Amino acid sequence: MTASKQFQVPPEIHVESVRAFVSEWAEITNPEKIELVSAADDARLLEEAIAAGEMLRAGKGRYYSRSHPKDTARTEERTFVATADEADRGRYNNWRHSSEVKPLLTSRMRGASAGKTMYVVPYLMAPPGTPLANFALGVELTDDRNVVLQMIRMARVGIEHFDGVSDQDFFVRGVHVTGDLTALQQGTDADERMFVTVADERTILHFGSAYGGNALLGKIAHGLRQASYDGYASGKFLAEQFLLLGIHDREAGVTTHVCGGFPSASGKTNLAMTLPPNGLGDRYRVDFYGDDIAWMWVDDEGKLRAINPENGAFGVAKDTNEGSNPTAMAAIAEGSGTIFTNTAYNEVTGEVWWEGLTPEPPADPAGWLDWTGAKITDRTAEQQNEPWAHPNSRFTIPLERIPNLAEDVSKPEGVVVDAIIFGGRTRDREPLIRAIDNLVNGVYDGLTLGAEATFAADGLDGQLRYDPMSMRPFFSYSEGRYAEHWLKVLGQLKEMPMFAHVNWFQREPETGRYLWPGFRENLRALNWLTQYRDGKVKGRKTPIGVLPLVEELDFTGLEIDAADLDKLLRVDVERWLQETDHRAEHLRELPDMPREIWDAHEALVEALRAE
Ligand code: GTP
Ligand code: SPV
Ligand code: MN
Repeated sequence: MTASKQFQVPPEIHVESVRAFVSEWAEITNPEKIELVSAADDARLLEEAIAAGEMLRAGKGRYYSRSHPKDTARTEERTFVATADEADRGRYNNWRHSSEVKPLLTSRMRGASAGKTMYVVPYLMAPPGTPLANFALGVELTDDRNVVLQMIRMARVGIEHFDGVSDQDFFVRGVHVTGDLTALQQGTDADERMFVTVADERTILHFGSAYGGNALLGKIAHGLRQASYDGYASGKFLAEQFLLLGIHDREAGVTTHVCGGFPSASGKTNLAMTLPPNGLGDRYRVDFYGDDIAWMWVDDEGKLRAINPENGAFGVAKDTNEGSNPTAMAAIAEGSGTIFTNTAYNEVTGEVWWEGLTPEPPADPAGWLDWTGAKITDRTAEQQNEPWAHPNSRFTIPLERIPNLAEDVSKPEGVVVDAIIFGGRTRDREPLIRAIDNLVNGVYDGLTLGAEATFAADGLDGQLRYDPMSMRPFFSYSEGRYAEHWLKVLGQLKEMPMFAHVNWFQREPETGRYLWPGFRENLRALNWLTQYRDGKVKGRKTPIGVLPLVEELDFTGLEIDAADLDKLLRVDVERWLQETDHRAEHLRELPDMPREIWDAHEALVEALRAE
């Protein structure tokens, strides 16, 4: 190998440790050339991607790409966290010893970028200048141009981000190699894909996919898995799959900041983009800070602060429309630079479509291709009912396109968190909202969060499973020590945020109809929480927390069926007792669970029995 000639590390890479990292991996993956990229390269890379047929135009200033049909979501069974210490093994993190998996990745990646470009993507997963900025620095090496284009939208990309930090060696080293997607035997026993975060070495090695959560290493692998580990190892912060929003009350002149965990595809993006409901728009405004990840720490005054480390949004397309999410519709409009992935696409007009954009698919199927690229007009009778778009089709947009983006979204000191909410997709039992006013009960509630499985991860739709703190796919160390870390960090607070559990997804058992209209109406429940926190309403104390009285909820501009409302605010003690049995089983499976969490659980069981 003529290493020195072939692997010319671009001279613009002025950071010595980055040069060493690039050349080490170029020797292994054997690309044809190496290219440093920054956000300023976006337009050129788009043109190149279009010329190469990797990307199609979707109207003016919008783009479309189709994934390999076997590469449409994260794959949790093929995702691992590796360290040198078995004590990091958790129930969900698929722990492996780093000495076992690193050689496996190196051998899969060896020579696997032959003929391709290795893009060097330096990035910062934080607003510049935050106290956590040093944990936010990373470099992703990738051999996929589409991944670069998405990273430019999702993170702050450019080598200049290295200049602002104190320790230029302390960056996350990410290597993404796509591999031959037609030959990886996805889903079989011989599946070659592997997505590994070597957390104690701050190294991410992902092989065998070009899908968002698998390939945009800044987002899930660094922003959640690595950062969660770093937060614990340093004792300094929490990194969670949380949205972050502000509710501005014009009458009172205050903004309440809410963050919260909802499992994948359970409504974080939608809530962060909410417009106030009918009748409340003059008084309230929702400010978008983040829709997927929050990093939180305790400031010098003992307040909990949060930032969104991301610079863009990777949203679920399904059911996004002018009624459900007008904010997203404006964000993805013509000229926005949006990249659509795996929606349906019209090869003549450049339009995109997905289930739920309109009640019916476009009436004239001419020119329309489904997400696999097959012509709709070629469909057989039995194919007629298959979706046009993949259920996990997505749009990628920079934050600056989001109309309700908070003005202070990038301020380095973040915002003070007033409330932490948890919410899953739960058909029954879980009321619309219940306030929880102490730390241990709040953490216990987060740890027992449950949801129905989603399309974002390969798996069964509709099946109920626990998803502690909405971090199940992203844990990097033992769940019990994670709980301890939460109690320790928040235990330092002089001002505790209010906790709450919400559920927008209760259904009528017979018909499956949602009992709660959801979407923008959700603000009514959050406003009640603010009022409860401020002592303006008292609610009703129950074993599972404080529930609103009907008359405490503001229904200005909304007609809601009294019987539905009754169901939405009911505590079904029998069902809850059943649930506590499942919870006990669930908690027993999580290693090292602190005694306080068990105490909270037992107190709940007692209180329910006493009803
Ligand atoms: P990830 O990006 O996978 O982490 O998902 P997310 O939590 O951001 O979920 P998102 O907001 O994209 O919503 C997922 C799906 O839930 C979309 O199809 C939404 O239309 C739907 N959804 C969101 N909010 C509501 C709601 O209040 N009620 C109902 N019925 N559906 C909702
Ligand atoms: C999620 O699945 O929770 C996401 C998108 O936010 S991705 O991880 O890319 O699938
Ligand atoms: Mn997510």
